[in-house]
Amino acid sequence: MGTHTLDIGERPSVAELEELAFELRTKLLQLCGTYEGAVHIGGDLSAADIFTALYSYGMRVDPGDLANPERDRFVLSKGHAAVCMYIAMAIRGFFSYEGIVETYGQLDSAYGMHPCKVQLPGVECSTGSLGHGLPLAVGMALGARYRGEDHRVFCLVGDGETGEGSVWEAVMAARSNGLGNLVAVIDRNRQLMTSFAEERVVFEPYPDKWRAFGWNVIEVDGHDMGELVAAIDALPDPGSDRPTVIIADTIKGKGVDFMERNLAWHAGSLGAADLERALEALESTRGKENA
Ligand SMILES: Cc1ncc(C[n+]2csc(CCOP(=O)(O)OP(=O)(O)O)c2C)c(N)n1
Repeated sequence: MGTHTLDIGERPSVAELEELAFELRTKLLQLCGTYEGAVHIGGDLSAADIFTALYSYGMRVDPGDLANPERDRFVLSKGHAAVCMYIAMAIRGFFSYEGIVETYGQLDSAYGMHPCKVQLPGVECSTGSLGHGLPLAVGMALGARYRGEDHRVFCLVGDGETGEGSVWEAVMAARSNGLGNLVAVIDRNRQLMTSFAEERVVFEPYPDKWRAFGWNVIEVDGHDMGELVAAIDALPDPGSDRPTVIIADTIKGKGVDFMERNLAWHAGSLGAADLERALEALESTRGKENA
């Protein structure tokens, strides 16, 4: 096993990361206010702090050196949150936000509603069909082991998505293959597309299910940047033999009061008036991240 050599320089403080998450939410809303089609805004806002913690703090990836074999890999299993990933990547310096806004969702755009690895450098996996990302991440983590690479593979999964059987095959395979280099992050917003999660599927006792499969389980408030950073700092060595799941307790629509826990906002678009209302609601949360 080699050493983790990719230097990403000094990382932002928790307060700076909170500002970056605010910027991410603002840009998401602005795009949702100008794009004519629907944006998966609810599950974007629930994952905005997670994306910020991963792209601007946790993942060792250099936007100027995308082919470096030691870079951490990221798989967006809940592929419908692609636009949130694009903006988090833009904030990290992969490309410009203006470029996303210019073509988002158009035919042949690099910035599709779901991510496409052949269209956009920096995207490691094409996803969107739920239940596929974690199995792909298991294969990537296993491949890293075979090649003697020391990086991690991170995979963001929706909690509703874990109703797919393929997720649990991957969970079992990861433990069976001793993939300590694999980190799943669950956006545990307790909502599906048109219903609350527990109304349709019995997920509880959720963390215990992951423990039963032999995973290292870290539970955090997914909107508390300090807790997200601490979870990343506490990750076991990639050479260890237990995969980790960070179960991030989140709120769908987080940051915009009229979207929070509102089933009407799984996906939608904001007109000019609603954009202003949403930005005002977001502004009123500023500096109260841990309230
Ligand atoms: C295999 C598959 N079935 C259905 C869909 C349509 N779909 C898109 S998002 C979604 C809800 C997913 O819920 P969850 O994973 O909890 O995501 P979040 O609530 O965080 O957006 C569904 C059913 C899909 N993308 N793939």
